[in-house]
Amino acid sequence: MDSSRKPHGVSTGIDLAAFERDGFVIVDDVLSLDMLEAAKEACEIAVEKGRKEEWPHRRIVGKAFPPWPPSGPDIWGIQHLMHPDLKLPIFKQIYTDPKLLSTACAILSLPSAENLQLELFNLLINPHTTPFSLPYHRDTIPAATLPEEEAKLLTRPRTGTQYNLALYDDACLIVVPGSHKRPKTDEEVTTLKKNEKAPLKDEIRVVLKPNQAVFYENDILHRAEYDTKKRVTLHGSLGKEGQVGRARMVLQHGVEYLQDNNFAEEMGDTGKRMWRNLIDGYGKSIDKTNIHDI
Ligand SMILES: O=C(O)CCC(=O)C(=O)O
Repeated sequence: MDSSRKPHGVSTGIDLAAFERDGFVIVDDVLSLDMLEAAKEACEIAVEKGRKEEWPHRRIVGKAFPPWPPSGPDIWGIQHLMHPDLKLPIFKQIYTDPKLLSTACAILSLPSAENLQLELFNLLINPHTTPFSLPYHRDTIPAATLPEEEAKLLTRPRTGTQYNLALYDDACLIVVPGSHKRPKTDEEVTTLKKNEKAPLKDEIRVVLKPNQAVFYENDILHRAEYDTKKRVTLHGSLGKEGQVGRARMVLQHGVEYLQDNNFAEEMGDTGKRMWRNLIDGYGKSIDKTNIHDI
């Protein structure tokens, strides 16, 4: 039987109370050792293709958020690992790893991985020669949002989760624990107005050892610093099935490959179900003409 159909049969050992309180939680020993080695090998190929410009979907140094320009001084990420043109189908297997799925189910209070929606799978890497950093941000709430609106948006029900899974040591991500539940303080607003990359009170660096993952709320206040020290960290997101808005967000930017009927062919039953959930969610979206406006 496909083990990821039984997420609670895999021990995630996550501290859900800590996740709720802090907005993040670290999971140990995510992949089997064989899979960890296979992931490193596949990432090496993907990184080489990205650095040689043989793979066009890349995060370009100098720009924090999508869309990224076709080229630039250096790169800090490889996008769309499950794209068939990358020819590394093992990423579909890694994306549906039972421990990753069961952790997502625990965070999203879902009974089974078949209630998840397949989303995006990318790779965060060190720039080769050009150190880079991201400003403080929340992924879905613009920096200029006024505190009252920010507070309201932060009470929206959780519809998905995301993680960084480190294949080598990684200490790039910086978060303010607990900031996923409250608007920015006056002090934070003042500090970030002067310098959006300035350290904030109580911020911590998330230190990951190889094969540890951090699952985190995408609206926690976070920033990141990238020097040229080796970083190879998988970055995935997973949604709850039936999240039409998330399905539209996932499928809106040049990800037609996900809509291909053959996309889930090499995946197990769970992966197929998760893909179907994404496509069904998108299909329920009434207005396809304005998807870029949401
Ligand atoms: O590099 C990281 O760990 C964080 C990346 C990030 O914040 C983002 O993609 O929005």
